[in-house]
Amino acid sequence: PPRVLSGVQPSGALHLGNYLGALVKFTRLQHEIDTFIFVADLHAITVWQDPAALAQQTREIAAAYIASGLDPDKATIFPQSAVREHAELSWIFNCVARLGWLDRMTQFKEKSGKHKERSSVGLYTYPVLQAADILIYKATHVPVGEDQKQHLELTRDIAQKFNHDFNAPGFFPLPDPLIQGPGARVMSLRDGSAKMSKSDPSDYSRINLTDTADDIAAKVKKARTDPEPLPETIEELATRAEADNLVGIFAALAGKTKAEVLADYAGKGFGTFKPALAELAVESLAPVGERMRGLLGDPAVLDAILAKGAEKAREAAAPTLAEVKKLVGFWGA
Ligand code: AQP
Repeated sequence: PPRVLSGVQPSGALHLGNYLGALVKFTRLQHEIDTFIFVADLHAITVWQDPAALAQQTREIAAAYIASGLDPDKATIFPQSAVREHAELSWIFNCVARLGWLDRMTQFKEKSGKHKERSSVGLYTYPVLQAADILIYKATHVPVGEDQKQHLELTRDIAQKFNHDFNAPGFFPLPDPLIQGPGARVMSLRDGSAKMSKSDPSDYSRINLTDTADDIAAKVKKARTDPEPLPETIEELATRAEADNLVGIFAALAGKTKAEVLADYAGKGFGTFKPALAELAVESLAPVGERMRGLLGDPAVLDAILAKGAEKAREAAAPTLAEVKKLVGFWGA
């Protein structure tokens, strides 16, 4: 049966890229398919996280999920570390995946930068844990942003090799990434060639879910652009990275295509377009930030949702791990 799985790391404030690339998609899918959405705390500690802050960061992501429309009675919402089957399957997958496959992962290269030797081993094997997150639930669909495409291909490779090596055809499904729409790749407001990201040192590069209306308006106003008015066609727009990004954000927030946005704004300058974009962004995000603050005011409610979600997730994960242990041939399995 079809099943959706995805998650976000509790490693900092969520931004518009996370919202459009991931959160809004979860909310849509929960009505159609059995949906599991976790807070990726095991992933977060691949880089240093303050132990005094991590649990609260986890609640913040859960609050962001619910504030963007995820319904805890429909979707299963849980902290990754509360379901030990993820880590256990991940070890077995470490023995299935090949070094050569991981060596090709561009996210590790980007995140480790010049300090490869000082990166954690966890940062390197991160995509293997991600494969375990997905396959422990035999998930078939994974809504993510464009940046996760390569990791999803690795998940398919691991599933295929496991099924082959342990003579279990079709045991793990080969999950499909759901990477769609103009929100799948939101770029930095300061640089149209870099993705909007939590770890960018400039807060002006991103719009955070918790930004005030004034912050949002100021960031859109300062966003880098060129001096030309907006073009008539998508092809022309594609040659102007910053303009393309702002039109893409507008389209994603308005639920339109980029062509539809151009039909309204072609020939108009950024002096007209930016205030309209700021207004739309405030209209869309302010209520999300408001609901997040409300939810965080009552941590006991969030904790109860996470505890119940973890229980449901364990019920789904445990049988898969038991079958895997049998296939691998462990004693007592
Ligand atoms: N710029 C983006 N546009 C569209 N989708 C995006 N995602 C991230 N950035 C963009 C999607 O958000 C989900 C959660 O990502 P994550 O918490 O695993 O963090 P990340 O992918 O490492 O990206 P961040 O949030 O920008 O953090 P840093 O700065 O650490 O890289 C994923 O589905 C991702 O595709």
